[in-house]
Amino acid sequence: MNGQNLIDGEWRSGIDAFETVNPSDLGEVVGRYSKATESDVARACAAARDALPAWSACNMQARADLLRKVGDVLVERRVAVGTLLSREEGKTLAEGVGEAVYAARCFHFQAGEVIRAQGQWYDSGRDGFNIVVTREPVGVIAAITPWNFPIAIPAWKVAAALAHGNTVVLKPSNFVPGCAVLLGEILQQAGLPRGVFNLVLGDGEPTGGAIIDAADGVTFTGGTETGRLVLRRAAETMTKVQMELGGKNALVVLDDADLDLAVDIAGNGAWRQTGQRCTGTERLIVTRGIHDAFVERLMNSAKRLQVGHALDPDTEIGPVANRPQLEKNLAFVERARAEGAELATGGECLKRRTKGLFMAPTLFVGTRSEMWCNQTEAFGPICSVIKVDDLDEAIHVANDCPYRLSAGIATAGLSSAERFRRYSRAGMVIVNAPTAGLEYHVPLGARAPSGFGPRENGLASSEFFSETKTAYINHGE
Ligand code: TXE
Repeated sequence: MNGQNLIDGEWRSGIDAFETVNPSDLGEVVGRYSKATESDVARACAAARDALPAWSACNMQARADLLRKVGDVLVERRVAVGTLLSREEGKTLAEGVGEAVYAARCFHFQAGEVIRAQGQWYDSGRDGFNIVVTREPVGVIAAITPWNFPIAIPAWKVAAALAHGNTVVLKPSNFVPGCAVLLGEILQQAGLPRGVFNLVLGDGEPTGGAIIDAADGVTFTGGTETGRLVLRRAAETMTKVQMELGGKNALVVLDDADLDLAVDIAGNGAWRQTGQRCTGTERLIVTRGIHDAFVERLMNSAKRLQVGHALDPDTEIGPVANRPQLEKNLAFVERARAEGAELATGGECLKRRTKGLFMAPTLFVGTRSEMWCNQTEAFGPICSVIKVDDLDEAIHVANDCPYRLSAGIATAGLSSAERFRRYSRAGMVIVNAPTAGLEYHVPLGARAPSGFGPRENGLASSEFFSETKTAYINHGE
């Protein structure tokens, strides 16, 4: 497909043409794109600003109907979207189609949010007054997205922004612009007025920075280091910020866990979607009594996983999404080994029928919490086991890491699960299920440095995507 930049309702070519290649088959070009010029970026931001008064005043039923239609089209086109996603990012087709449906549900949910928007009415301490609290749009939203969920993350940001009456300039990752371009086409087809949604392709600098400067709010998902740069940039203009950043998520496995379930959810969290989920499991904190049986079973299940071309029907784990990430993964493995982590399985590239970025599911054992490999995000199909004595030590180790995104526990004990839920410092806690696999109707996010600002999704999305207005009304009665 030939993607472009969507500026004020028109698709425009830019400068610096670039291609994306299929990580399952590096010889296959998936898309040819060009980056928005500096003046295109400025025009996109100006178009979003110009479109704001009419869109924020748009009839609520019309706005809800439009968002619902976008969701409907995403469902209808889920196989096309999912296939493009699999070719450009490397998720298996089932994962790609599933992500397209998830994106549709975000639009459907936010269509409902338009109708459910509420205000508050207060009595006043002053006779003849009442006080009304309403929410109104933030303004122009800069949405900056990473490569690991090429349709879901743009969808949940754009759907929430539009639902609350904002206009948008989206800058996706250069590794996966295809789904963002498709989303732009679908929004246009659904009848979104020109300028309400704009898409600019380009690098973090200058393009990402430029849209932050021009926006009233920036919603960002990506690496923690990039998040720091975004925050500094936004501080210059006091732009409202919401960020979802890195993770080093732990799954605690207690002696009383169902062993089959624990192995299943550990493997799912660590290796599915090639370990490229911000909520994926990178640390397995396992109590002594179950440790050996758990490790053996998990290692065997890793060896059985089918790694291969994302579109092959038998494939369970697709390729690493891009070459820089694969190189980062391999360097991670080397450094972990050098500091004494014992490689139980994986760690290497795999040869398949096509020349792709295939990496074996990787498991380290015999590690300690303070090791570099347990303190640093890998973002690949790599996880390590830390042996502990009991629940208290497990909770301590789970919290003994700078990241705070998600954390899970496998246990048959209700009180252990409750204790973990209460004392975990993660933004999301999961009991007897993988640390990844989040739903669209509840808050998503974490405290710093895994997140910053209000949560995304669910009812919580109104905190970032709208502003509060408090009105004191002296009606004299
Ligand atoms: O993220 P980046 P990338 C982590 C993961 C991965 C690493 C790099 O560790 O290896 O980040 O992945 C834009 N101002 N996560 O390259 O670099 C950039 O163009 C404004 C974890 O995808 O953070 C892209 O659109 N924007 C994460 C977006 O920011 C800037 C998910 C993300 O880029 C910018 C993905 C700047 N100065 C990656 N620099 C998670 N945990 O969810 C870059 N960008």
